[in-house]
Amino acid sequence: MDPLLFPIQELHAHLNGSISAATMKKLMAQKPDLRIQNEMITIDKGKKRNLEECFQMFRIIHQITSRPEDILMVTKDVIREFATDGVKYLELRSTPREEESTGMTKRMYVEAVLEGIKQCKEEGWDIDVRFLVSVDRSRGTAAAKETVKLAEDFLLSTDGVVVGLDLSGNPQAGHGRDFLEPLLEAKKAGLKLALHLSEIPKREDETRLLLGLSPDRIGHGTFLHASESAARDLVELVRQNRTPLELCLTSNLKGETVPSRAQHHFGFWYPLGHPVVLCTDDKGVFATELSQEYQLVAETFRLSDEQVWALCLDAINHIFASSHTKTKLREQWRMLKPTLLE
Ligand code: 6MZ
Repeated sequence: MDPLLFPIQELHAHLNGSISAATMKKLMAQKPDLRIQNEMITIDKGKKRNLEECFQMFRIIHQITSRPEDILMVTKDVIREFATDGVKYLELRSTPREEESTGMTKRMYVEAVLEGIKQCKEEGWDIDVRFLVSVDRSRGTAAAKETVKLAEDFLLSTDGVVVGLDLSGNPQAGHGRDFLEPLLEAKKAGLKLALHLSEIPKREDETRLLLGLSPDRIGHGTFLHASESAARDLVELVRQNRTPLELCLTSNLKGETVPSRAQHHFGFWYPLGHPVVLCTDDKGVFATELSQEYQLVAETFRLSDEQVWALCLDAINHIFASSHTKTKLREQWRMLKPTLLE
């Protein structure tokens, strides 16, 4: 049985990092003046860039997606592509952006994403899509507060489509302490928290502060287990709380935070029985797909089909949608299992 054929869930996908080459072509045809070449926005097979260079790529991509109609198009294309890859439940995340040049406001941005989700549903795509509003740490506290307010509004008005808040952005920029207040506010309002932390080394103090918020999931956590011995409490804390880790193998390799597949921290957490969810991060920038991530992990860590199946099934426990949705998904998976594992 090919793990590719399993139904899967994507829980860590940044919208602008997930744009495929095909969609980029459409967008670039509309904006020829930008003169952007492919290698400026995607990292092909066998190539690598450091994390700093990856963040430069996002800045370029943002120039291409500067209007609400661009956001609508990329949202729809990204959802269809995940659905085609076998994803049945998707949590997209994105940073609401205002663009002076086009008059797009942060609210218009979120509305465009939500419209894309709605249209895909109306078109009958077999995928349940939810949205996490992202706070970009490089944009500072005031912007974070504004974004949290917006997320709270949409949490109340979207009937379960907006489910959480993500803290992401260049980990070199700013400090987690600057976001504690807005993150706490978001949590109190009922937004689930997915926090990028320990994505780069020597961030123990910041990680300790962010873990103090009891996040619902951790993005990457690449260097948690590699902390100095004085900071081993961080691993213990994460283990005690059983906080799920969103792991993105290709992203970490191409972004050069992990030196080889075999050294990926999946190999630390999975044998402990700690909850982990495989994700793509930025399937456009890192030229990958979720089914491919499952295959890579299965190959690298020699997982059996049964183990891959269990990994897919367990991811349902960590989604941010309601327990009703979890029950529905589990039922869907149960129905598929007997035929798929034969
Ligand atoms: C941290 C990341 C990221 O929000 O414009 N982003 N943040 N670490 C990563 N690892 C590689 N990959 C993407 O999508 C692009 C934005 O997502 C965040 C960054 O803030 C980036 O600008 P949106 O849809």
